[in-house]
Amino acid sequence: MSARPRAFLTTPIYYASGEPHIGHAYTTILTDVMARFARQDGHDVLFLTGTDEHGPKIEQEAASRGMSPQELCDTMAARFSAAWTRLSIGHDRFIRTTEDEHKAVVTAFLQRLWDREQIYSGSYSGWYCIHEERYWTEKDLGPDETCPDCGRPVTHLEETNYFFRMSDYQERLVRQIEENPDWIVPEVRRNEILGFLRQPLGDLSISRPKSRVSWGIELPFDGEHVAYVWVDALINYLTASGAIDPSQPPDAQGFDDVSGSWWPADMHVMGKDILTTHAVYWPTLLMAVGLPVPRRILAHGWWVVGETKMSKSLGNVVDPLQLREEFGTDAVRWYLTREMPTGGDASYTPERFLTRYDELANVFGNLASRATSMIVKYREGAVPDVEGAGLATAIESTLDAVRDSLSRYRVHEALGAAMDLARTANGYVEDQAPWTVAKDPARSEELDETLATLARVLVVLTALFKPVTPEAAELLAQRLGLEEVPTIRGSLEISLAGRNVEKGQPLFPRIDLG
Ligand code: ME8
Repeated sequence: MSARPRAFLTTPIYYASGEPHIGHAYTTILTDVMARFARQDGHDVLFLTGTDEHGPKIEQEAASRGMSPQELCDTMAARFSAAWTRLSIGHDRFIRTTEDEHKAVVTAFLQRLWDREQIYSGSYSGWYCIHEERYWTEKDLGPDETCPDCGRPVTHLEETNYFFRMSDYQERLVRQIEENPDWIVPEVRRNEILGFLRQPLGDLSISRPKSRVSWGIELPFDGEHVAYVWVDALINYLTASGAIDPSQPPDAQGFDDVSGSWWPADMHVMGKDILTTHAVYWPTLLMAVGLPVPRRILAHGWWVVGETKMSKSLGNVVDPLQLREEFGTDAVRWYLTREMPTGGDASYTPERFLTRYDELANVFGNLASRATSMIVKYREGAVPDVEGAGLATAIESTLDAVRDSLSRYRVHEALGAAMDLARTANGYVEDQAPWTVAKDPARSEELDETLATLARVLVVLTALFKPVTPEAAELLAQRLGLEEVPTIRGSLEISLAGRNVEKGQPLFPRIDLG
């Protein structure tokens, strides 16, 4: 018996210090679309998201709200989880780094590094940005000792830290990137990391003295220190994979054999702001404990407003839930994933949102509504029992285009190809002019063929749109008399002949802009 292909996809785990915004929504929807495409293509999928709950940033935010860190994390984890439900995110696991299971895996991981002599104690002197949770050297800093990424003041630190011998893995990492051209996508990001690795790679501080930061996971070999939040956070992917069983003795915890688990991840998805942690810290840490590295790392661009990155501190954040209130979940999902070229940046504007909404309503929505109405009007809802091969070539080339775009991680193009099929089908309706044909009883077979073709194309469109607009796809499948949206391959085999089709309210209602 052959096992179904598997896909383990991850989003970053978002800091539990702020509200979910459109940037978080983008990454999560993008990954959800890819996860749903994989399911539509017959894969078993593990789709992981969650919240990052340790470190000084959380500690400070909780203090400023007069809450304990755990209370803040409980509140925010619930907020992220509710946002994802409302945006139709179909994750299989929502991980929180304060979970006992995760803490135990981090502890086992750090102990393994320690046992393999990958860690030493040293003194750290330099600058730290709490907001970005990262170190900077003097030469990196912006004017007046500020963080070059977010512009906030940095803190000077001089303390004893434990260091991971990351520098020992520089050559191996460069080889990994050079031998696997698709390991980091898109290429511009791969080149950025290769450029970064042209400088000597330093060792990585992986701990904080408890005297300064107490909200973290204690080091198993020194109870006076907690793990650096990034090390703690990256390990979430491993925890959720089920590869490590910390309750076992060290040699039986799974570090030497990950078979039977979801590790390695098939794809980590994140914004370009946190590519270095995923493409440098994480793989070298994995190499050091003897685990395989993830199969792919996809770094997307930023949603910007004008020239500036959208961020809470800049006060220019668009609230995805607000947009959803107005236009519906599918519209937000469609706009975000269709508008941004996967990997590049995109600028949020209300005008572009409306243009994309219009496409959904007037191309896909319009096709669905006119095709079902005509089947109801001319054939009392019964799909004619004829081949309906009118758009066979267009369907075939669309499926090729979708497959090709997805294999190159160009999700926006795959979605564009699906929409083009709906556009082509609308053109076909115009060309066939069924309203004229219907007047002539002698042309009844021709009308049958046109209506059956439209029914067939709608079935394929339910399969292609399900990853991005699941609500509309399910509604349409129902109207076509299907029990569920078929897989992409399945959609080619389904015959609607004789089934009863219903027309209904538009899939995407007209928006009153007044
Ligand atoms: O960095 N445009 O969490 P975070 C596009 N906890 N994407 C954006 C965005 C924007 N303007 N703003 C945020 C952390 N994002 C760590 C991650 S993972 C082991 C730990 C998205 O809450 C994008 O995916 O700051 C970015 O990488 C992520 O949110 C940062 O989320």
